[in-house]
Amino acid sequence: MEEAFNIYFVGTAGSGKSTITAAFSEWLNTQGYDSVLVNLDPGAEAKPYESDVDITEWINLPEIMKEYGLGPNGAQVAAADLLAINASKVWRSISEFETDFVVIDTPGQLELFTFRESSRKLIEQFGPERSAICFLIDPILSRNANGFVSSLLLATTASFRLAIPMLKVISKSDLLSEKDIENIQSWSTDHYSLSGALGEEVASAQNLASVEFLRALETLGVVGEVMFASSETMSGMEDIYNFVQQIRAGGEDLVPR
Ligand SMILES: Nc1nc2c(ncn2[C@@H]2O[C@H](COP(=O)(O)OP(=O)(O)O)[C@@H](O)[C@H]2O)c(=O)[nH]1
Ligand SMILES: [Mg+2]
Repeated sequence: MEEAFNIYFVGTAGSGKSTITAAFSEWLNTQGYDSVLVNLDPGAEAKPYESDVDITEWINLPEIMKEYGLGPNGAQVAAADLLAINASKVWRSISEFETDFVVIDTPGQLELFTFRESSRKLIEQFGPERSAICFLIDPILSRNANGFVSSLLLATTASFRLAIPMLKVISKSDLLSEKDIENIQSWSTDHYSLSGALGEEVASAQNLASVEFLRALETLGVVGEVMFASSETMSGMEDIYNFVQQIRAGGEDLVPR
């Protein structure tokens, strides 16, 4: 059997990671694929899914708070660092399943996964050559050009840190009007449209910064298209799947025959 492919849902707190983890896995099931649901958020209280593998089996937040005398935030940081130490055990547990896809929910706060060394080690352990990140962008922030550039910047920073293929997805797209979607689509595919929209927004220090950020993003060649998804309407699930399949197909070429 072909080895399973890992999909990490990453994004700011409340961007919809846990919800889309459940929705995407459900979508895969309706398409006849098997998936394993993994929760990597040690702080998850109520999850919208039944996880097959759960980090809370190895990392217990209340225990960390007690043992190290930490408050909830400090304990989250300590827990994030424990991800690396537990990565091989978690991976062993995942490997017990014969599956097509490993759908992974990441810690609530973006920085706990993206800006700590341990997530890189975990990705390394899980097999970076058969992994991708689906980066969720807050839909409301993306409705204006300034916010959209900030989101792209954040996604790009995460992408360089985690160093595996990344798909940028505007989550909760059901909350956007058709006009919003049209704007964002045009900004993401046409540089002039985005810099034009920045120019139309009230001149501010943030605005000036956005223009510079946009220039940097372009120089790096990372302003690419974004997709839209909604766990509410299930729109966009197929696009995520197609992206993953593209990477999978590309990756296969690298395997010597
Ligand atoms: N309208 C709408 N709300 C959503 C969608 N996905 C998630 N939400 C809501 O957004 C909030 C945060 O979602 P959650 O999955 O917990 O975000 P996380 O912190 O990134 O894991 C919850 O109240 C969800 O019900 C969506 O596609 N559409
Ligand atoms: Mg969550």
